[in-house]
Amino acid sequence: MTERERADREGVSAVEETAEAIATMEIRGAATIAAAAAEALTTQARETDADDPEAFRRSMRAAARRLRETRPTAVSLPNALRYVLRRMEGRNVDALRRSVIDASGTFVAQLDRAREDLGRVGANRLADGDTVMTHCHSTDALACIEAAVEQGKAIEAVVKETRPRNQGHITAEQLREVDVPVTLIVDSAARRYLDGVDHVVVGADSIAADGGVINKIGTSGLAVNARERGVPIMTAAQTIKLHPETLTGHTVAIEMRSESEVITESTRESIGPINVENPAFDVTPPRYMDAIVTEHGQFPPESIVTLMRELFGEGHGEPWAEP
Ligand code: RI2
Repeated sequence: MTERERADREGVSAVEETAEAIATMEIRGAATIAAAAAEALTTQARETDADDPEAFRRSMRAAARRLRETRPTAVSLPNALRYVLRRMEGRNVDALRRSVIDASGTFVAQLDRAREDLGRVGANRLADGDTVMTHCHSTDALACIEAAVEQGKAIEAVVKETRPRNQGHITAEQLREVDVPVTLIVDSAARRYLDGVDHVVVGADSIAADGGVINKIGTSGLAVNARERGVPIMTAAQTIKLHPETLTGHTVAIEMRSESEVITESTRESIGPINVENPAFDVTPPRYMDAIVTEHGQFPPESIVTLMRELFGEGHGEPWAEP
């Protein structure tokens, strides 16, 4: 068995369940994926039977590699893994284990705080009596609406169902929990309803250095329509959604998911030979987005690069790779 194979075997057992749940989208949403990945590293740190520091490190790197490969677009996932692995330090296994558990705990607590902080910023963009339109389900976007409600503003929502997985249903349910009146529409009805909407609020899976917003498929069309109708649109995205590799010219991979999410096998057979494609995300160019709302305040998309440099510098790296 090679070093790499041994490391992979040691590493995957404790995290396999989380990795599977992320890949099948039982666990989904950029921030939720990041928290689950950090927590899986904690589980791995607690459960690994590695008995020397190098074996422990190998096992953590293997766990991170397994988690990393589950979904390619949401940068919060590698950002979470980097955050924890970079803080893994100690001369013995106990100290290493403690450092991983501490870093993971800090990371998850920061996620919650960032969501609350950005929620208050986003809420300031909404006025009493506003109707908002949502796309997909984003905890960061919901935080803005929930904070506006907490501020005493009356908010109504037009919720796009968001084919093919209908995450709009989760948004509708969570908005009802805070008593926001909801109108659910099919995606293709969005433009028709924009004239009655005051603000579009979406989340993000990744934000590129040029201010491009990578979010659930359909966001870019919605943004173009919103601009044409004169409706402001904001992206609510805490800074773990900033994609550090785009600072050095890399592009963001767009996940292609199974065609079974789009069409059943029997319907497909009855149609005849066709191609089916299912991209999960698209890119909204910065000129169609009014603001990116983060826990550090709101930014015009074109200037997000300054925050990205401040937080990540030029460095990203792959601490899960075997040295
Ligand atoms: P939060 C989701 O992706 C949506 O695209 C959503 O806008 C984004 O994650 C951000 O979610 P998917 O996992 O982090 O449903 O704001 O494919 O919860």
